[in-house]
Amino acid sequence: MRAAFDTFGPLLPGLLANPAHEEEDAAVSPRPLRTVFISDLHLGTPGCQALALLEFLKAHPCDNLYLVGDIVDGWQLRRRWYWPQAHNDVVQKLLRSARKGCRVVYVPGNHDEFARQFGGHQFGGIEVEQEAVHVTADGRSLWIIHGDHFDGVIQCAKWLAYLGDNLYEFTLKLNRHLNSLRARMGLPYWSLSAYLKGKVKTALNYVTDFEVAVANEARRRGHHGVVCGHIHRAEMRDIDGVLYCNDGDWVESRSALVEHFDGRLELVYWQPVQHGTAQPQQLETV
Ligand SMILES: [Mn+2]
Repeated sequence: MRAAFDTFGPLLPGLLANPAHEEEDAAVSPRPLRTVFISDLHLGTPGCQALALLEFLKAHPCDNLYLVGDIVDGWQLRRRWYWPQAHNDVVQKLLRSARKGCRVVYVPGNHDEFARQFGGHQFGGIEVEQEAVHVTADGRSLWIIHGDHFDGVIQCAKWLAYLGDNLYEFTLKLNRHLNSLRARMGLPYWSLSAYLKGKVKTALNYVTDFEVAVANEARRRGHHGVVCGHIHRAEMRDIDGVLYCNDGDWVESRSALVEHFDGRLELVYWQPVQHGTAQPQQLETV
């Protein structure tokens, strides 16, 4: 609790101040969405694209808003305090959405793990959960997690890959002996090392490992799909019958996952335009 206050305490004056953009919001009436999923905002770091995010949030009113972790970067804030007005505006926009009837669910990540201890509680109408389940309008069950817990699994896979690499050196020698033996027996050349090299390369592919590990766990838990963040790589695709969705981030890609009222899911990349009216670029739909 104490650590949480140390992180949140300095934010309180800003959180309690008068919201600056209340009237602006009322003036905008864009097409609403059933659900918006965003993650990896990294508020409290210079990399956070808070102004673009504010534009995006104003242009996408919704019934459900999932904050899929790494919303506030507690790690960076502890090292160096960085909290400009735009970051305050984002927090206030989120609180205001909750106040106006949007269901806001906050699933903390590793950079805001201080919030995990508040699982099951609310603050300012925002529900904090370690993980969540969202049922789409067309009845699909989506498991919502940040995704950092899968680092362990992937670290383990990396160790296996490392061992595999040493093993590969060994198999090069083995391969020579094996093939001289095969030649003496009149058998054609067969590359054991090439075969294993392919395996090791696959093991080193972090992104793919992450995606597959998350999708597998979602399947094991009986969900139709999973929504996560963490690796800052927006993606939506089927992995062996499970819909893997990664809503990306607001440091580089400015991406979000949205659900329309018919349950259709869409990955959007926010492209701020000079003239003040920004349009999301549609990428793909599942
Ligand atoms: Mn993360």
